[in-house]
Amino acid sequence: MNGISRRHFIRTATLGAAASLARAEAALPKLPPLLTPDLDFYDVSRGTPKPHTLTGEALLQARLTPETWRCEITADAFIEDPHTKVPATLKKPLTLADGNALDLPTLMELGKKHEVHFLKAMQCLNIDTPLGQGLWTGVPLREVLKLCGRMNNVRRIYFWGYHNDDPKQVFKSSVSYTQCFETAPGDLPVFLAYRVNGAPLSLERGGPVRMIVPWSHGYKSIKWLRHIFVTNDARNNDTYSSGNNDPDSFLKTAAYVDKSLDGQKIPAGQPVFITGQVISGLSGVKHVEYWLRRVEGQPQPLPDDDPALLNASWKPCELETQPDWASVLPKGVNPRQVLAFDAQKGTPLSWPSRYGMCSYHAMVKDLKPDKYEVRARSVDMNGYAQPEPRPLQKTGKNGIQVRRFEVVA
Ligand SMILES: Nc1nc2c(c(=O)[nH]1)N[C@H]1C(S)=C(S)[C@@H](COP(=O)(O)O)O[C@H]1N2
Ligand SMILES: [Mo]
Repeated sequence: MNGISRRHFIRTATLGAAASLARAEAALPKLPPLLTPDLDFYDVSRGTPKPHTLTGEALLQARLTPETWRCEITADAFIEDPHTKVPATLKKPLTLADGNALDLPTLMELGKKHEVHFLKAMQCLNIDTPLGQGLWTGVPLREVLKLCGRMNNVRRIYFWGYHNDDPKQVFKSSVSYTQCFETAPGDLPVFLAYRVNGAPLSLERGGPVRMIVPWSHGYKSIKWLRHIFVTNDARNNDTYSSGNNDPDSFLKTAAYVDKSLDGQKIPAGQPVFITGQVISGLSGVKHVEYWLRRVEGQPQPLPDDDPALLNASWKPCELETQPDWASVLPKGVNPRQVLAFDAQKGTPLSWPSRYGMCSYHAMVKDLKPDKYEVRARSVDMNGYAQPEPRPLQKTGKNGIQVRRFEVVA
């Protein structure tokens, strides 16, 4: 293609895209913002009272203000044959008693050299709706642990947050030593986050400091962080492991369908919009597809492996187009520096970005007056359709969702 015709081609292509975009935008329902405002996240917090409802003196006592925040780092002295034969040790534990517990200025100082940014969807292993997506900023856990000098016989690293000084309310999670210290090229470190979307974390989001485990469901991302604990006990004893959950589950690739379509009566002749959000889990997203059918009589639930569903005629949905990242990301965050973004182009290496999410939509026209149900599912990079290849829901809620509506004359 010579210069002139190439320019012409690009120009017409752009105009065409802009025109069709304008048409779609006229009718497409408003999609949620890519960055969920801090206080708009769906909140999943244990504790009575919930730590983020503390005020005044109680808040200071809990060390949940920027000035009072402290995090202790200690080693597990306990041994239990045959699981542990020698205890874990840290050359220099950081404790309140010794007056050297980690404070916010020290963490921010580490940030000057080691700061990372990551766009992560927060999703509970036990809830079938994404909680929100943030651009999280902080310091890798390994850099923080280096403050403690040499460590020996450490196989797991636990962390927990403020929990009303009541051992029964503790919420703790862990990663293995290797997951903490070593990050493969293109992979993601565990980090202590002190900002979300460019601003200090709110108390509700787990501020002043929260752990972020990029690849995991929300239960690993401990809020109101106050203790890091290294141990030689390799068994996973996360709080979530007691709930029959897989305590090392990765985020699942899954499409979630907006609930707003449920129960709607849509006038015939108007297009029907199917919208929702898709999370890019461990196996990535190839595409999202929907299946719409007329409902005869009383609608019945359909198991995820029902032949009617497996053999249905699924149709493609469209993923939301990528934004201009420089204008969407918080001021001071260069898209080229965001983990899982291309360091030259400043755009995500995949779309939606790894362990992130975006909206999808489909438009259906000319439906005759009747009752309908619609389902959507993701197909991952290995070609598995949701909820495969990991259909056990205690490893993450990725069941196929259904919404029911009516088209009326
Ligand atoms: N300290 C503490 N951290 C916590 C929790 C908690 O109850 N206490 N809940 C966890 C769970 S189960 C989830 S899903 C996420 C929810 O994060 P969000 O409230 O910011 O959406 O926080 C995690 N971190
Ligand atoms: Mo959760």
